[in-house]
Amino acid sequence: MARSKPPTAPNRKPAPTSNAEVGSGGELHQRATGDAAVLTTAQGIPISDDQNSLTSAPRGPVLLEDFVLREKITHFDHERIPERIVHARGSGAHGYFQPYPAAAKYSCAAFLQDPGKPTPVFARISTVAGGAGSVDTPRDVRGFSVKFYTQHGNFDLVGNNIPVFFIQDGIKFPDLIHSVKMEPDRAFPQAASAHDTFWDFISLMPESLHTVIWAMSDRGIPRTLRNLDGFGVHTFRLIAADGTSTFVKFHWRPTVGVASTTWDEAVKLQGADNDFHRRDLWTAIDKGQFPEWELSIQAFDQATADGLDFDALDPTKIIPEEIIAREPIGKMVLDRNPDNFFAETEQIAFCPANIVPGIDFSNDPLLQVRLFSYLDTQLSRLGGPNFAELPINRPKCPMQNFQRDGHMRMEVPKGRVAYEPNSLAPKAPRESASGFTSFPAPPDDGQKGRIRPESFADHYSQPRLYWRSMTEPEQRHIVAAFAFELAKVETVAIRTRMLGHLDIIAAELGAQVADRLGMTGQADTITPARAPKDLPASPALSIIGNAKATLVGRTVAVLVTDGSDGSLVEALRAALTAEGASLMVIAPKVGGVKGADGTMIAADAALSGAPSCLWDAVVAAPAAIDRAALSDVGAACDWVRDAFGHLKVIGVAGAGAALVKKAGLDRDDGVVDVTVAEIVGFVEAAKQGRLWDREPSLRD
Ligand code: HDE
Repeated sequence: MARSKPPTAPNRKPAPTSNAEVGSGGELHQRATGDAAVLTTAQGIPISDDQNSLTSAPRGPVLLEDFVLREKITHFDHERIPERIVHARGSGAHGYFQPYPAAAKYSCAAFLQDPGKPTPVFARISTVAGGAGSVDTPRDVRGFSVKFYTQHGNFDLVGNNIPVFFIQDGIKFPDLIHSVKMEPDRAFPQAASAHDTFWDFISLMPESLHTVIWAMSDRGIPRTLRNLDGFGVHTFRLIAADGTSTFVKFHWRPTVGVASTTWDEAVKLQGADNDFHRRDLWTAIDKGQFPEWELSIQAFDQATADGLDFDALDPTKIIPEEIIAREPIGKMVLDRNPDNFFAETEQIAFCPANIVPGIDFSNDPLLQVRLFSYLDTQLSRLGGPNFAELPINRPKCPMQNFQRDGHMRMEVPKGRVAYEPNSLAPKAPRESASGFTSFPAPPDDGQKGRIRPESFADHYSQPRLYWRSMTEPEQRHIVAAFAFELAKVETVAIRTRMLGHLDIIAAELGAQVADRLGMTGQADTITPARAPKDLPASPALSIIGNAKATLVGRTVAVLVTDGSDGSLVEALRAALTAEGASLMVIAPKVGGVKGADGTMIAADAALSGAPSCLWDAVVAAPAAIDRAALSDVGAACDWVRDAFGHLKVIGVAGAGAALVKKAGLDRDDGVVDVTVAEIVGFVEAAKQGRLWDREPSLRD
């Protein structure tokens, strides 16, 4: 811990200064003077020289006595803790949750009572399959975890961006994860489901098909972490003040809307910026564009649950919003970046078993297994039972009990009493009538055994419902994703088995994927345990069908060269800022360009490091497209070609139209002329998002 003043005599002699010739860099280092903090060891001992080890003579050897060196190296050697087994790669932020008045009707949870009283939260959004250093934009489910620091303890809503899960029983979780992670002999592929073991498992587990079709849809490739939904997945209970229990499904909806990348864009983003999602979340919060989600519930009682076509306890099923509408009960705003990634985002320990009075579990068998797994995981991940004392995990209400000792205990409890009941410590904590009580749900009838309920047996109706609820471009993407993934599967028998399942979900889905694989007629014949029903489509499930026309939180990039129109750049910036969007200026060199009127136009990034996949829409405004102006004409052509290929709106000014032509593109409605006097046409077009009509002319 650094401190502002050394505790010992400040007139301590500085260590003999290192000499610059031997590479110590001594002349570049500053000693603590004035307000600067003094560097110390972990024991608080001030350090006089952090550049040179202690040696018995200038050319060595190094002395064991050098406690400064040994402590520094030892601490470094132990910097890593085990990464999460799943969801290892995540990004997080602080914020608050504010309930709406509607919430209190269903739950007596203290944090849901008063709209005027926000509750602090920390949210972590993650990929599932890859390691902590893996890419941000693989095709994958995203975790969506929120820790609410309520006045009655921590409530963790540990969900995903897809409302269903691959398996119905937690006993299959290790198998699922082993199948999707890197194959154990070769340790690849990292962060990718497109390999034999994953599809082998999936093709033998029809209960996974519903989640798989969601993952193969645009939901698997979100544009940013600010543009995705969150779902509690399981059915939970809310408990009202009078003890009434209501079943609920939790939904988080981003107020800027859900948006996805195209697959080609997701792949290119991995090269352009490995940290694209993490950087985007950080930058948005840093700029004051605070991401916001509305929390809603689908509330239902036992009689409604009994009337559904499927079992409300089956985590592979959704309840369509057309059957039970969503009711908004609050909103979450993320408004503060972590101070330290490791201490907060890495050390946060979520656990679905962390619930507060007013909320309770359902009997969903998957949820029940999760209630065990997370605490167990944290014990080894965080090294012992005292992780709840870490600042990020500590409740922000009193935490007092008789637990004691263990690795890394931080509390220093006083007194001789560490048990209950006791009479020796009258002020010691006692149980309270307002404490958590479980809802007295009557037990289900039936016999003990390892039995999958009959009501969980239909694995195809809801994947079919999902497929039918998609717009035409979204169906195209699902076909393309299945074809891409299965083309990476080397074992033909796995592909033919999967084609058999796809045929059952929807004949046209199976046929199109088979066609794209060049395997028409090779699907296995699979007889489902339960024949699928034709459930009504749920238009609420479509991203494209419900897309908002907005630029809020989006980023537009303008490409300029020497001689470009600086007033156009400023006019664009003003128009975009008014829409809640940002402008990035891209130039051949990061030092900027000299505008047409001789004044400098500052650049935010150089073209070589700012491919168009990073931006939501682009404006090509070079003054010329020769090598003298652009230095890398090829990169500029790729810039507009990728923007076009990723179905983005392209504004053109100056030699922009010529650049589009040089890139070999046929102009369409999404290529818009931009001038200082006429920016609105570009802004309106860009608000619409991607041009899905362009896609069929580019890809099948
Ligand atoms: Fe998890 N899950 N999970 N999971 N899960 C973990 O806990 C597990 C499941 C989810 O940002 C682990 O602290 C089992 C469903 C998220 O830190 C681990 C089963 C859903 C996160 C674990 C499931 C999730 C995790 C790994 C089947 C969506 C990241 C490290 C019974 C509703 C939380 C850790 C964060 C993390 C176990 C199923 C979401 C191993 C056994 C269903 C978002 O304990």
